[in-house]
Amino acid sequence: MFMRIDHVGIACHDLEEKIAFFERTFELTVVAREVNEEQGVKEAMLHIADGEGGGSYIQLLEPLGPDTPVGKFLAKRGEGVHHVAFGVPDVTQALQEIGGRGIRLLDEKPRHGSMGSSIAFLHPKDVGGMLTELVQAPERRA
Ligand code: MC0
Repeated sequence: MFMRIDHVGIACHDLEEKIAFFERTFELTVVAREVNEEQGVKEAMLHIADGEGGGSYIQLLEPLGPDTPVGKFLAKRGEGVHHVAFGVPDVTQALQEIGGRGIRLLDEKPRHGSMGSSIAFLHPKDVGGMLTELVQAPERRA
């Protein structure tokens, strides 16, 4: 089902400051930036590697406000790993299969994600405390 780790999402207070840190420290490059109003984030993708199913990235996330998923996470836990995203060939099919195994789906159908991807989240309490995201890359990235 999982083809690769698509990205690790990291919650931060200051996106520009954190981008500069990752560029300086790990020599990573930002390949995309986006404001995703639906998810309540301003985000940047830093490229790590390319694989058969698509790329893998670090995703830096700054909340658009306190009453958003990342805003609440920062208030409760501070900066750090917010979620892990796995690449799947078909997110709709993966949701059906995983939901059928009793895992709570935070999204019943795919939403818009970074760089034209289709995404859906699984409840962290059903996945060992890890907020889990499914990512279907757009055709051009696959
Ligand atoms: C909350 N919990 C987490 C967590 N957020 N556990 C692990 N990782 C996280 N990120 C835990 C809380 O500590 C709590 O546990 C329990 O889950 C319920 O949390 P809550 O505080 O009561 O509820 P909310 O309202 O904060 O909701 C949490 C939930 C929400 C995960 C359901 O954040 C959500 O729907 N997230 C999915 C969407 C999302 O995160 N979007 C932002 C990234 P206790 O033990 O205290 O009960 S968007 C993105 O990443 C896009 C742009 C992309 O990748 O392309």
